[in-house]
Amino acid sequence: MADRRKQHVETMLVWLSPGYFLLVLLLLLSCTAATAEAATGDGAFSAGQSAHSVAGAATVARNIRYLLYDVNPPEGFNLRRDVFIRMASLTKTLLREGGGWVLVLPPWGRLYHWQSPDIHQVRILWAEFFSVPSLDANVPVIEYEQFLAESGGPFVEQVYVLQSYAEGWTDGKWEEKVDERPCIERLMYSKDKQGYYRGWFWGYEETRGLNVTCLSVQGHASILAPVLLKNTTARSVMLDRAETVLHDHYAGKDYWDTRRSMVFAKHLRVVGDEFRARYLNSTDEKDQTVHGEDWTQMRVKPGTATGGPYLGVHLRRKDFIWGHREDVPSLKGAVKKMRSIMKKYRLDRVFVATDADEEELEELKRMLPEMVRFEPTWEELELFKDGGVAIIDQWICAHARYFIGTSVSTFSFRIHEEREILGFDPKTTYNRFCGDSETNCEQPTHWKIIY
Ligand SMILES: Nc1nc2c(ncn2[C@@H]2O[C@H](COP(=O)(O)OP(=O)(O)OP(=O)(O)O)[C@@H](O)[C@H]2O)c(=O)[nH]1
Ligand SMILES: *[C@@H]1O[C@H](CO)[C@@H](O)[C@H](O)[C@H]1NC(C)=O
Ligand SMILES: *[C@@H]1O[C@H](CO)[C@@H](O)[C@H](O)[C@H]1NC(C)=O
Ligand SMILES: *[C@@H]1O[C@H](CO)[C@@H](O)[C@H](O)[C@H]1NC(C)=O
Repeated sequence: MADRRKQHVETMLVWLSPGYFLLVLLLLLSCTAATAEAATGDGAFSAGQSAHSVAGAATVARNIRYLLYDVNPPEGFNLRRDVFIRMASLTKTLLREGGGWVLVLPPWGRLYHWQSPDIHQVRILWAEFFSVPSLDANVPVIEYEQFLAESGGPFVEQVYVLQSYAEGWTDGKWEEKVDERPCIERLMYSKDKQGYYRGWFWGYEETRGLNVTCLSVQGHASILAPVLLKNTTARSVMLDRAETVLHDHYAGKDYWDTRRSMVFAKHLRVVGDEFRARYLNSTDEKDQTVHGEDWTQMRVKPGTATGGPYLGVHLRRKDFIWGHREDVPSLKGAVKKMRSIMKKYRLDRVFVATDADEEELEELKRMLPEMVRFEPTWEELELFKDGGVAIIDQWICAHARYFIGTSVSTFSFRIHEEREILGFDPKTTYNRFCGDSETNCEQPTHWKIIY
């Protein structure tokens, strides 16, 4: 058994880069040394581990390189969705310019806003929230678990921590650039006894980095392509703090292709649809929102969708009101606005998605008793998690006859996009609440889909 393993490892070596060579050599030594242990199945590099290496050999032969990434911990779910679009765009550039790249989907977890107690919210795979085959139809993606299985184990060969330039913009002039630089902030990775870098790695404690360096970068995502193609031969490259780079082309065709591919997971859509039918008298047939599963075939003329007979509302509270922002309304102001829209569009139902605390919710219910909300049972919450519940809220808002959201909330922005994809008249979508004493209440920008 040990011999067979050795043979596999040796075949692999032919394809490996120098850094990885060392690692595999170590692996080989451990394997040989741990043969007896492996037989019992609990050695450090046990049988399971080497099965991964074997699967990896085929991958290595196909010359696949893996792009991984992570985002600044405090960022929320909806900004992370936006960062995915930037990384997908970079992956497309890499594919155009240099061989087989796969984007590894960063597991979800430990998000600041996901505060439901007693449920396990870490190492969540993308399939829990999105249709992975739909994502894959836009750019090759795999889940992290798949990466572990096919890349040879929990190792990331090169981690680049993205940061801005210590000196800021020089001469006040914007210029796109990227340079290897000393780390500005305290590095969130530390070396272990074996010389591997340990870090958060999406909650996968066993994952190790072989090399961590900082890159100062200023510019759009694809500015990193030459670095990944020419400055490193690592097979797995992780970009940490990926939000540092900008969109290649915000709201361009590539942006929309990726955005359209981010189809919510079917089980969440189904729950949202059942809720619409039961409480809001809303079905796709009646609302003109019947669509197939394949997003690449979907192209709807704006204004075609009518939506269900209800007003959809996203009322962002919590940190949005703690700062006493002048563009966020009081509850009273919000209710007044909702009533006026309901009257104007002759809607007698209102669906409210909100992160308001219990106290505010009580107040809201007092002022707006007819309000409908999606309130998961504990079992549903455990099943869908905070991220899934947020998606169900967004899905229901996306199907309303008229929608109004909260100023500069990425949660609201994602609903705008969803409605744009479904083919709503922009007048029914790009609306936001105004602050009670806001004088110049600019409404959200309409971003048209480029097909
Ligand atoms: N279920 C639900 N959750 C919400 C709602 N509004 C906010 N949240 C929660 O609060 C989080 C914060 O909003 P996000 O938009 O994801 O975070 P962000 O990227 O910082 O975006 P904004 O702060 O809204 O600009 C969401 O991810 C949800 O977990 C809501 O209407 N319904
Ligand atoms: C990449 O390599 C080129 C050529 O050797 C070098 O000029 C450049 O500084 C390198 N860039 C980074 C980010 O390391
Ligand atoms: C780590 O990566 C950087 C950037 O690619 C490189 O300059 C450096 O030599 C690497 N260090 C080791 C020990 O491989
Ligand atoms: C549901 O909507 C239909 C029109 O689409 C209407 O005829 C029917 O009365 C509505 N039902 C309820 C319970 O409001």
